[in-house]
Amino acid sequence: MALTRRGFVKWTCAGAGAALLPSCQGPAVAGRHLAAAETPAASGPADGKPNFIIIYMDDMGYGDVGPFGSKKNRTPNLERMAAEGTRLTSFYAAPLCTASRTTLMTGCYAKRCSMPSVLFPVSPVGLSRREKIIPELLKPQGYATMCVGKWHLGDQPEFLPTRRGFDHYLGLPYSNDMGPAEKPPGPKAAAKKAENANPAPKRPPLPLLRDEKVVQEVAPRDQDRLVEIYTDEALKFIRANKDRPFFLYLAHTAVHNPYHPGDAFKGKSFNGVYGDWVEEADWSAGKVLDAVRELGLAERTLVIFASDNGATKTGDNTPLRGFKGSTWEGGLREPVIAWWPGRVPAGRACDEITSTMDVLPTLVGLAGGQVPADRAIDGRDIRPLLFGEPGAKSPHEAFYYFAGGTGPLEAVRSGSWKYRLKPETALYHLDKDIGETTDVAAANPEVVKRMQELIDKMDKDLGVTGSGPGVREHDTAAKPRPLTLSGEMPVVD
Ligand SMILES: [Ca+2]
Repeated sequence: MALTRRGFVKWTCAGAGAALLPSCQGPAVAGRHLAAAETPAASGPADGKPNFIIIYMDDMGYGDVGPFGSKKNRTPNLERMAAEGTRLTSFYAAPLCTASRTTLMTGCYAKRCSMPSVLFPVSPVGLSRREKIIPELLKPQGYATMCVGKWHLGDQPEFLPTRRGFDHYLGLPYSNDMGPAEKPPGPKAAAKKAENANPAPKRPPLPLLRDEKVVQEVAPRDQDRLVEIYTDEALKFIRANKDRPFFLYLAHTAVHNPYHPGDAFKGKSFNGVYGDWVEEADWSAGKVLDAVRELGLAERTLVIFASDNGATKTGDNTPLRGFKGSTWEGGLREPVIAWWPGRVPAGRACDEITSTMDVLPTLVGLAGGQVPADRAIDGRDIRPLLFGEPGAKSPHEAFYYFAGGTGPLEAVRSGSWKYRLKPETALYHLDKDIGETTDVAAANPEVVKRMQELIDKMDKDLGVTGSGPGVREHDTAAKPRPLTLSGEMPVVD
C-alpha cells in the first residue's frame, strides 16, 4: 500500500469549534482577513494562475462533519480545514446525484440542461456536448485536469470525463449501488428469500475506468479500497503537476450506500459503518491538504470541500429538515468549506446564498478565462464572498429548488425567506427557523407576493411545472453499451 495511515488514530479535536456563525461576520484572523484589493496576488508558476481542487462527497449530510456540528463523526482534518478557511453555510447543490453534478460542472440548474435526477448504467442520456464545463473552460488557460471518482453525467464513451476537458480519469462512472445487487449476509435460505423479494437488476459489474478503459470489475469487497485508491491517484496528480496550474475534481464514491470503509477504518468510529466511512473521507481530505502544504502550493491553491446532496436517514442533516431527494433544506444544502491560505479568510463562516453553480464562473474567473456569453449561466462569480470583502452579498436574487433537480419547482429562497409551493404553500424564515418548522405566510403577505413574483419569473425561463424556453437539450447516445472488461453485457444469474 502506497499510503500510510499514520496519524489517523491520533485524533484530536483542535478545530474551529462546531458553533455555526450567523453570517459573514466571522472572526478575522490577524493578517488573514484582508479585503481582496489588499490581498497580494497569488504567486505561482510562470503565469501565476491558482490551482483548484474540488473534493465532492456523495450523500454526505450537512451535520455529518465536525465543522457543521457533528458530535458523532470525528473529522479532525475538516476541523483544521475550517479553522484555516471559510465555511459556506447556505451553499446549495441539487437533491440527487446526476442533477447535482450537472449544476457543478455546467454552472446551471440541471433542469436547464435537461439532465435527470439520476442516470442508471447503459443509459443513452448524457450531458450535452454543447455545454461548456469547468475543465473545458480551464484547458485553454493552460490547466492540467483530472477527474477522480464518481462521474455520473453519462457512461457512454462520448460522455466520459476524458471527452469533456479532463486529461485523465480514474473512477466509477456512476453510483456504487448500481452493480449487481450485493448478496445479503446471513444463512443461504434467508439470503435467497431476500433476493427473491428484491431481485438483482440485470446490470454489469461496477466498472472501474482508467480514462476510457475498464480496468477492473469492482466486486463489493473491492469497494473497501476505493477511498484509498482515489486518494492515492489524487496525490499522484497533485505531485506530477506541482509546477503548473491544475484542476483536480476528486468526487468520492463515499459515503453513498452500500457503505465500504477501508480496513484501517472499519469498526473504529463511534457511529457504525457509516461513521467509519465519513472518518476515512476526512482522512482523505487531510492527505490532499497535507500534500498541497508540503509541496508549497497552499498559497496558490483553492480547495473546496462539499457534498452532492443531503444525507439519507443513515446520515445526519441536523439542524436541517428532510433528506436526500427532497427540497427541504436537508436535501440539498451542503457542508462546504473553502480553503486558500492568504486569500480565503480563516476561521470564518459565510451564510450568504451560494451554490455549486457558482463554482464554474468563480474558477474560470480566477483562471483568467471567459464564461460562455452566448447562453444563460445560472451561477455567479462569488470571489467577493470567498475573499471576505466587507459587505459582500449573495449575487443571487433567488435560489430555486426543483424536485429531484429536474422536476417541477417546489420552492424558492430569497435572502432569509423560503417559500414552498408543495406539498402545500408555506413561508419560512430560515435565519430564525432553519429547520422549516413554522409557516409564517399569513403574517407576511408582502413577502409571499414578492416570492410569487420570483416564481413567475422562473416560469418564463425554465418553467414551474413544465418545460420553459430556457431549457436546453441533453445528448442521446445511439446505441448504448455496458462498460465491461469484455465490452459485452455479462449474464446475470
Ligand atoms: Ca449523491
